[in-house]
Amino acid sequence: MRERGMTRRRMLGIGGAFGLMAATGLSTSAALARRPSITGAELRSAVPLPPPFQVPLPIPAVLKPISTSGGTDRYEITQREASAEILPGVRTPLWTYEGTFPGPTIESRRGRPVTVSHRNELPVPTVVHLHGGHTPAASDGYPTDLVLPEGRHDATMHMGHGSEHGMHDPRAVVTKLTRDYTFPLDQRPTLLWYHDHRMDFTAPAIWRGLAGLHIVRDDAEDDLGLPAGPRELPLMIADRAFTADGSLDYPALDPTLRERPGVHEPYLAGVLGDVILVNGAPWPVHEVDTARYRLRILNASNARHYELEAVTDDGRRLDLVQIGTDQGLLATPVTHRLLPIAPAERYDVIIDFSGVPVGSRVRLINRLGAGRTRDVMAFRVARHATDDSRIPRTLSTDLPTWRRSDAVEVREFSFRAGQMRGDHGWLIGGLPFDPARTDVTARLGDIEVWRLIADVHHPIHLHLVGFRVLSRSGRPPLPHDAGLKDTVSLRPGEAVEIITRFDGYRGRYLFHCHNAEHEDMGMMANLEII
Ligand SMILES: [Cu+2]
Repeated sequence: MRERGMTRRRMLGIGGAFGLMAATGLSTSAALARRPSITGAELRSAVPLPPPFQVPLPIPAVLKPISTSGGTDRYEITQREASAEILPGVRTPLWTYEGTFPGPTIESRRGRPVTVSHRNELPVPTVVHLHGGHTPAASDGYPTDLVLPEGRHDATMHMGHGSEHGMHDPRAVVTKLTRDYTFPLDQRPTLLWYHDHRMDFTAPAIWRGLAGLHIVRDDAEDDLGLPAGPRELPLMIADRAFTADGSLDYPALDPTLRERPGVHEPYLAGVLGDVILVNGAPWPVHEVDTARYRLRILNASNARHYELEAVTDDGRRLDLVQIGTDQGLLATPVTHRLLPIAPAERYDVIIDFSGVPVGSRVRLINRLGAGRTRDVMAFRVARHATDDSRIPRTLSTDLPTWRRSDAVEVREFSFRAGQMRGDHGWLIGGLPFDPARTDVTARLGDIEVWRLIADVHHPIHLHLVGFRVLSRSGRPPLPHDAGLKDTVSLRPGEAVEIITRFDGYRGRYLFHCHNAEHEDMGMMANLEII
């Protein structure tokens, strides 16, 4: 066992193509021939880690609106430092929304606008992005639309690396201390998540705790009869590592996260932790009935991919029946035995515990993990219960049916390692992100096909719109590509085609890699909707 762990760690250390090239002098194509199974390097915690499946699964509190009058739900969130007992007996300082990690969950109805007033009491500027939200540009959390903290009202001081290199953004809308974000939520019901999106520092800010869930519902979905109430579980999966004093470990070049962005080698391809948290708890356990449960899974990890499998202690594998994805319900359920999930992706899955004996356990494991990172969480089947839930054969009938022939534009983008300002970077089409450069201009209402080509793993996310996956390296999409996506997982060497329609709002948006370290090291581009 020990030897196997060592081998795995060596592989992790040279996981990215850049790492491979640096370590071996191989060309990108030679590196690709190795097809790294993981992109990133793993930190090792310096505190004793708890045994798995002891800590109860926390469910993030649902935030109460401060007002529901005038047809809008109004919320207030304070971003502040707090500490939490993530590992039993250990205090961990965090950056939080409302004092908790994950932040509080916001529950919304489709088409009912929500305004969230964020107050920044952290020591750095922040930006809030609602991932998957169909949001006007002014509230979409563009990375230079900073909310400055108290006493630090010079925006250019807080642009970090970017401003030093002349990357001033004249279009930035900077506010002091607070900002109201308005979300119309005129979109398909689904699990969204909000997180920090500050220029150059998104990865460490999410790592420190700036992430929360936002669920959108509607009557049609409520009427399907899916498992609900205590049998609907949001699961935010994220890996972290801990230093000897209980703090979150992160290899930031500037631990104050104020001036110099980026991470130390060998973490340039992504930062992985050796502790798997679900809803902020390490390898938790949850008691369930002999019934169907709806698991609303988000991979909120910076760089770690998972391949989830549900197994009983006697080795039986339970089906994961996928009913939804990033942008809501599928047309019809898709049954998986293994479910891959890349950073920022969401999968809505039904698992049926009715055939599992009371008193036994079902583990959710990650087939891509090794040693402790192979475990994710467990369910203890605690009691017999009746179940009147169902999984309809038809889940939705409103998915877009864009055809290739509808596209007025076909674009191609490569996502590759390269040089940025004399340092290692991650590039789109050979270029690192520049807020002042418009990379794509698309007309409102136009349908386009994009071909995305990867060197190593890159989960690619488009703001504003959902898309459908057309093909993977010339072959049909994979079973888990079904439905309407907003993040697609490119695997090493792969070319993925997507199709979308740029609907809803004009303005400046982004597309980027959601490996958060790649994103901070250049792998973003501007998408201007005109
Ligand atoms: Cu990437």
